[in-house]
Amino acid sequence: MSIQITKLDSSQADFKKSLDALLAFEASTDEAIERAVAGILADVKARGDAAVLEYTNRFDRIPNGGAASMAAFDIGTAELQAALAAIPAAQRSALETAAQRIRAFHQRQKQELQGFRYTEADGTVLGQVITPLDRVGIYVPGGKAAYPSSVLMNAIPAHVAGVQEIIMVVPTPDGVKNQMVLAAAAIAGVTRVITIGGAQAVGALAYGTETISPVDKIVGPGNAYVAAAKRRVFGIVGIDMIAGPSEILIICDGTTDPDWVAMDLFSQAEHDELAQSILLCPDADYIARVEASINQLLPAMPRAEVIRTSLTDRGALIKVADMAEACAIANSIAAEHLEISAEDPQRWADQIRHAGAMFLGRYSSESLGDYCCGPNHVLPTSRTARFSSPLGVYDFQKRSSLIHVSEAGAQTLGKVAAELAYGEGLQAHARSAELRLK
Ligand code: HSO
Ligand code: ZN
Repeated sequence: MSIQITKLDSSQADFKKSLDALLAFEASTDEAIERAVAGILADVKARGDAAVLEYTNRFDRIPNGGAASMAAFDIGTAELQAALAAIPAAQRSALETAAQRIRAFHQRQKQELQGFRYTEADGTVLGQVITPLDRVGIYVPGGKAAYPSSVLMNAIPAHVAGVQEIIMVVPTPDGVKNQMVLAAAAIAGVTRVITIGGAQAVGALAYGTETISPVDKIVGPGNAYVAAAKRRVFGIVGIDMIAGPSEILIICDGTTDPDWVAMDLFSQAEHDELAQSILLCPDADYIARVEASINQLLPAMPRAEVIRTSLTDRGALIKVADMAEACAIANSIAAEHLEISAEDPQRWADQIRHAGAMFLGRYSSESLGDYCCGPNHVLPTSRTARFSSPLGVYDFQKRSSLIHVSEAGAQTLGKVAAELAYGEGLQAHARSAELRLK
């Protein structure tokens, strides 16, 4: 059965409307989930470990009647090292290579993020100081989206930033631990792993319990309960973002092997039925060849049904007038991942302003970026690349301003401040500045 994938043409009168309909996505907020999460968070805040223990035993179906205390969920360094030793050598080596490349990329990022300081003529010094966060919580899902690569992508930038304590939480449904996730934690510099998950883990990290000190920021993807919990604790702690389903947008000039393009579309579609894969191309014949490749390659994919649903419900093959128009449309889509599969990719990349990550040239498959090129795979989705950036070292740092006014500086600035303070009716501000005037 051939796939029913949406086909659009930018020359059609209703193209803009069709494109908007295709892109429309709003994470549904479910009242029942919101209520359940509010209850769990309140309970964890009030009862600490006892509540976390109960929810974990129940929701994760911890065997043998459940754990007796929180200590059962704490994974020591020895167990992490054992996981590292237990996974196949090829897997370990791939994780280590990926980690090393991710580290190298993020170290560059850190060099870009130095503070600054400058001295004015009267001796006043002004500046900005950069400090890593003290404690960070990393949420790792335990179910179908348990990705060791995401452990590396979340923990390594925190480690490079200089975060002292990186606490990872990962649920173990039915008590089953994912060895590759634990091995990735060992490689990435995670300081403590606790096998808890769900809203109760988010609550424990945000409020702290008898055995878990509160963190300053919680990052990492999770299901609807985790997303709702992160939204609710925001303000008490920082959060990274609420990531939507994966997206790939491919601009192709029609010179790449169509099988490659089809498989790249599959690579994001296989994540989730709600994932979105779109092709923009000026060549109608080439689009037909990609469609033929899709139909030919799909049946052999183990996740064919997820891919089929994703491509049918949210995918599209779009014929555009030319490459310049493809770039303009790509800017309006602001995709999480943008592949520019063309002869002169840099020429077109120069026209792109909105994309989470750009993959230039036909050899840069998005999947390489997901695992091991080095840049982060935690990226803005659902058009948020218009205003936000990939996860990075800067998400684990903060800035403080530095002000050291000289005696001479206090004379000139004091008069300006006093004037403004009187204007605002704030006497103490004005007097505080004036007391320093000679
Ligand atoms: N493409 C996903 C990340 C990922 N891919 C993890 C494979 N594993 C983020 O959009
Ligand atoms: Zn992926």
